[in-house]
This record gives sequence, C-alpha cells and structure tokens, in this order.
Amino acid sequence: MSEALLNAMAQSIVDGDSDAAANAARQAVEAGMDPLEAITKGYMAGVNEVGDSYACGNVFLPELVMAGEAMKAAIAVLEPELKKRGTSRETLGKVVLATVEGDIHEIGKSLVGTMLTAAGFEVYDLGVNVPAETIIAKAEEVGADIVGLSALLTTTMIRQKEVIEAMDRKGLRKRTRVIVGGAPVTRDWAQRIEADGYSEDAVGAVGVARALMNG
Ligand code: B1M
Repeated sequence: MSEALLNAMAQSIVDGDSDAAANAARQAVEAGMDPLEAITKGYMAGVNEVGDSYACGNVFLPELVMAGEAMKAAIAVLEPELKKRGTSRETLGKVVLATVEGDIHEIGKSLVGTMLTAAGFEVYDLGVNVPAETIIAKAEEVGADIVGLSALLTTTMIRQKEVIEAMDRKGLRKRTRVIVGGAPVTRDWAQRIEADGYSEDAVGAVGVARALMNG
C-alpha cells in the first residue's frame, strides 16, 4: 500500500476536502488496495487528527462538519468494494442498526452496517438520532436477531442502556441480542448495561454478531 496515497487520504480529511477524499479512494480502488486498510490506515488518521484538534480547541465545528463530509465521500466510493469483498453469500441473520437518540454521528455506524452486509447479514439501518421506540418497533417488525446501537457522545451512551431496558420490559431480549459500540463505549460499559456484545470497531462487530448467532 502506497504511503503517499495513505497520507493524501489523511490530509483530505484534515482539509475537509470531499473531492480529494473521493479521488484518493478511486485511486485506491484502481490500484487494488484493500478498502478497509484505506479507511483504517489512511482516512482514520485524518479523522483522529481533526478530532484531537477539535478537543484542543484548535479547530471548530465547521471543520468537524467538513471532515465528516469528506469521510462520507471516501466511504461512498469504497463501499461497493467493501461489499464486493465480503465472502459470505447466505443470510446470517437480521440486524437492526441505529445511532441512538440525540446523536447524529453516522459514519462509524454506517461502516458497521456495510461490514455486516458484506459478511452476509440482512441490515436494516435506521440512521441517526433514532428513538428507542422506533428501534424496538423495527426489531419486532422484522424479527431481528440483533440490534446494533452506536453512540459517539458520552452524553448519549445512556440511551443504549435505555433501549436495552425497554427491550427487557417487552421481553424481547430472549430473541434479540444487543451489540453496542462507538468511540466512548467500552467493554466495561457494555457489561454494566448488560449488552450481549461489544466491539470497538466495524470488523470486530462482524465477529461479535457471528458469535451471537452461533451461541
Ligand atoms: Co462530533 N464529536 N460532535 N461530529 N465528532 C466527536 C465524537 C468528539 C470525540 C470530538 C472531540 O471532541 N474530540 C466529541 C465527543 C466528545 C464526547 O462526548 N466525549 C464530539 C462532539 C463534542 C460533537 C458535538 C457535540 C459538537 C458540537 O456541536 N459542539 C456535535 C454533536 C452532535 C450530535 O450528535 N448531537 C458533533 C457533531 C459532529 C459532526 C456532525 C460535525 C460530525 C459527524 C458527521 C457525520 O457523522 N455525518 C462529527 C465528527 C466527524 C466527529 C469526529 C471528528 C469523527 C467521528 C467519526 O466519524 N469517526 C469525532 C472525533 C473522533 O472520533 N476522533 C467527534 C470515524 C468513524 C469511522 O469512527 O464513529 O468512532 P467511529 O466508529 C468506529 C467505532 O467507534 C466503531 O466502529 C467504527 C468503525 O471502526 N463503532 C461501532 C461505531 N459504532 C459502532 C457500533 C457497533 C460496534 C462498533 O455495534 C453496533
């Protein structure tokens, strides 16, 4: 994998340059690069740099928005390639996926959805800022095997717990397992709220989902 291209990917996110991000992604596809490596070793370096600069007060919300848009532009190019490389063809199970209410971070959640789809899961992605009732209604409607809950803010992690509690009250937990994730979410938090699974990244989420289907 070309170091220069990986640097260009990271820089496109730091610059919030969607065109450059998409161009670099196209170059990666043409060169036969592993799309997941492009994301983790290229674009994520830029995302983390912007996130750190934001936390230090060196960049502000507009830069955060532009970085997010650039990341989305890159993933839009890489997504068909990610799906193509998925090995499994049979349906492994049904997953209802959402970013919890009050939280509009979508990129990581969507990446988890892409990876699960590529692995052979049937994914119902409800988007961002999704209330517990909507998530639960969809899970019941489709007979979900797994509900995946993403939260990127320390203030919205609590919504994961609320969804789990609401599912408990409805007696849904016997049929439907819950996986939680997102940057501030830890294994410890997942255990405390009695989630069935936790993963720190999208690839890991596939392994956890597979294990839950087999367990
Ligand atoms: Co926001 N934001 N943001 N933001 N943002 C963070 C999360 C933050 C850490 C930045 C910082 O301060 N350093 C900080 C949170 C602090 C905290 O709570 N501790 C923060 C803040 C404060 C905010 C606002 C409050 C800012 C404001 O308005 N003042 C605001 C909140 C809005 C809201 O949600 N109500 C806000 C807004 C935004 C944008 C809209 C501008 C934009 C999102 C654009 C979009 O999604 N369309 C944005 C962005 C881009 C970020 C950062 C820079 C990047 C997030 C991202 O997309 N990462 C982020 C800093 C950072 O993460 N370094 C930050 C790339 C993505 C691939 O990774 O989402 O972590 P991630 O997903 C990973 C894993 O977490 C995991 O797998 C994914 C892939 O490996 N994963 C799962 C995720 N979901 C999973 C589910 C699973 C399993 C694994 O199972 C179901």
